[in-house]
Amino acid sequence: MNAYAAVDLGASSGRVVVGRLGGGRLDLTTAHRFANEPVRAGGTLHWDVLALYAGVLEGLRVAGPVDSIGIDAWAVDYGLIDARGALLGNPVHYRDGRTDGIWRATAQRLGERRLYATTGLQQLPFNTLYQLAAAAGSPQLAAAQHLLLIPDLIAYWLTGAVGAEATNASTTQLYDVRARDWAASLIADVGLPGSLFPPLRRPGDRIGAVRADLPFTTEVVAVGSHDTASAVVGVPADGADFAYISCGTWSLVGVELDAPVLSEESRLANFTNEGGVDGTIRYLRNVMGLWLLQECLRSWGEDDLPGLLRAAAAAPGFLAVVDADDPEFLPPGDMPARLAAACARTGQPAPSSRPTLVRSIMDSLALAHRRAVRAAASLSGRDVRVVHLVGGGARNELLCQLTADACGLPVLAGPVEATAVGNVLVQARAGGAVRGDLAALRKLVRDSHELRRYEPRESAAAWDEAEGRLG
Ligand code: LFR
Repeated sequence: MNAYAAVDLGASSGRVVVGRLGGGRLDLTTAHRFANEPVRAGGTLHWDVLALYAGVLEGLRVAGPVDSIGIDAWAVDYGLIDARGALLGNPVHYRDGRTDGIWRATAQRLGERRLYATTGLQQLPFNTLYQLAAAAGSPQLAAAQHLLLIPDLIAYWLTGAVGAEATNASTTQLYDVRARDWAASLIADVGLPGSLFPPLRRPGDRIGAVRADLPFTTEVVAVGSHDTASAVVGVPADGADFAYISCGTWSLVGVELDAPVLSEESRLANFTNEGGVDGTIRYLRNVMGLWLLQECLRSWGEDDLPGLLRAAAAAPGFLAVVDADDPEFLPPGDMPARLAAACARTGQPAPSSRPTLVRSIMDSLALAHRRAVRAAASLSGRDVRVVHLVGGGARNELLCQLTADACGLPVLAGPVEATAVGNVLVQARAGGAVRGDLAALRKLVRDSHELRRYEPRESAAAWDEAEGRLG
């Protein structure tokens, strides 16, 4: 049959995509797309994980017969299940503030250098380690038998099999990046039982047949269950001298390596070493991404994004730039006000119209892309000659062009659905329908997708000047 269902859960929506392979090409169709609407209850921001699961089931029904199912989602968040397999409460959203007062103290207690040497992970306040520190002493944690990351929880509901897929486990800050295993002594020092963390599975491993009480028969196969890991598989690179930007709610900006970079410079630059498919390392930085724009649209109640982007492209550039990575932009809330305050703090005029504010966000993101691409290249020693921009952001022509300008490098944009592509290809390889290493899979992506090329325009001095405004 050579048909595979990719379940891809993102921060603002979920989808079930069917990938079909034939004649050296991959064709994707979206079977079902559904909203992901977090719910604040009792002062805590939660994921509505049962609504997501209902969307997954509906999508799999619409998808029809498939050889297998692969599941990916955002990283770090988890559900706890008890000894009988019941979910202990709704998973908490990584943008909830519960780790605010806790994460730094926890990192200092465990030792920031030791944490980096063991896990290679960047410091983000929502790393699973810090979420667990915030949950310490809760009855739920005391009753928990296993911690399941979001894709592992969905796989558990579909199959009954408990496990932890390695690319996503690598984002918890409780995973040993060199041993490629749970960091047992760190877990013990945090005061957690090792048994909370299920046995690891690798992309391509069979997870199990779907439960007999589900209305379809197929099996679930492990993919790069961290959405970014699947997206990097779907980067249509030819050769090794590329950087990638997986651009959606976040921009994940980095290079693909064989071994982690654990130097002091890398730690201070807050670069992360996440596990990739086929034992690769995703050496990258989280840039705040299109979240800045999404939250503005939400505040304004605006839904004409194409119109706004056209107006932003016509607006003057470099009116004001902000540090897109400022942690103050992380939580949900009034984004236009926070952006205006950031401009005021750096002595710049706050953009006074929606198009000029959107332009300022695009300039700021392009600047953050440039910083991260340059740092990834210099910290890893990798020669970068082209930037691949994949994910929903590849549709944003203004951002692609500004990123090429800022980086001074060509940007190749697409595929938009790189995550689903990577998810499907790893399943297809596990099933024997395609063969080869990541380079072979990427050739298939190139043969199946039209890419758009953006050449850098001469503007280095303007970008240097803008960078200087951030101090
Ligand atoms: C992107 C992503 C990032 C991760 C963030 C939070 O969807 O998975 O890689 O840092 O979401 O989980």
